[in-house]
Amino acid sequence: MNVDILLIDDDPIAARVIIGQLEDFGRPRFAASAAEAQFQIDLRVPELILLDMDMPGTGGLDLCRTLRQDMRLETVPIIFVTAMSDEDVEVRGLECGASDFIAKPTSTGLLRARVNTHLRLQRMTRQLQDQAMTDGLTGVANRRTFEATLHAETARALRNADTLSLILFDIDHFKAYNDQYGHPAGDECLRQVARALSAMARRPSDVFARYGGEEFVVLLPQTSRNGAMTLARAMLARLHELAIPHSASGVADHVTASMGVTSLEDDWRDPVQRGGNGPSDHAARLVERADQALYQAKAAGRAQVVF
Ligand code: GH3
Ligand code: MG
Ligand code: MG
Ligand code: MG
Repeated sequence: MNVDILLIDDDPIAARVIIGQLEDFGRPRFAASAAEAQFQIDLRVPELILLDMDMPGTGGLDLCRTLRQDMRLETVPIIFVTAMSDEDVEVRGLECGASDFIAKPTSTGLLRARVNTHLRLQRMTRQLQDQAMTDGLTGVANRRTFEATLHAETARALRNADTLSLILFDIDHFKAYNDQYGHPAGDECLRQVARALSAMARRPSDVFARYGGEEFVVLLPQTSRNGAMTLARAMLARLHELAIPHSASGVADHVTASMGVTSLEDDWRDPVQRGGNGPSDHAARLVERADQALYQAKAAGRAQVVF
């Protein structure tokens, strides 16, 4: 098993002992000071940190507090390894955000067992975080992730006088599809549509999310309305290619969708902006306008893009 452990200890002899005890996990990285630790973390975020308490300069407690403010280390366990075996010290360590405390000299069995426990907890935490951000049926981002990213990206776009666009789309006649082909087939249809169309939002900053039911939303940072329109039309074309049969329902040949597109640019042009002008107001108006455009696409006969 190869685990990326960072051992921070000013005493190379003590460190060598611990490195030997951890050989089952592969070779830990070693930092002899707070500065070296920062360097190693910037190089690559470790899976687990073992931290000595008593070090010259920035001591373990202060370093632990600093590391706990680093978002990248949010789920990384920090375990104090120290000869200071005083209850108060232990309490302070835990208060600084440490996950655990191991006494020096370390027992090989205990050290490995604790490391294993924290790695397991960390994996579970990450799995839960992933699940909390993902739609269970389709595997794309869920609405919560969309809302959070929309807010952050709108704020960023406003700061940088940049643009940002949204595509909101809804599958046409999906009730009839379910009624005709059954709910499991409906689920499979949603998966297929999500898989095919999410692959088309290619930039790392794009977010393709399930907004609810048979409705999806695509957040496109640094994308003009024209860019978003082009993508929306390409998505409709892709749906046409997928040709998911719908004819048994009698309302359509294939599964289609209606799309509403909107962009932050439209907000700047709008001389009478209702409400405030904070990022939340802009974000709310974006969704509202995309929804109105989607409604118009439905009213105009479905299977089309409206902005
Ligand atoms: P429109 O073209 O106006 O959008 O008509 P529609 O039938 O698609 O719209 P409506 O809102 O009447 O129906 C949406 C349907 O989507 C009803 C609901 O059962 C179905 N649906 C929502 N979520 C799921 C899901 O997770 N799985 C399946 N199979 N169906 C779903
Ligand atoms: Mg020390
Ligand atoms: Mg709907
Ligand atoms: Mg629908």
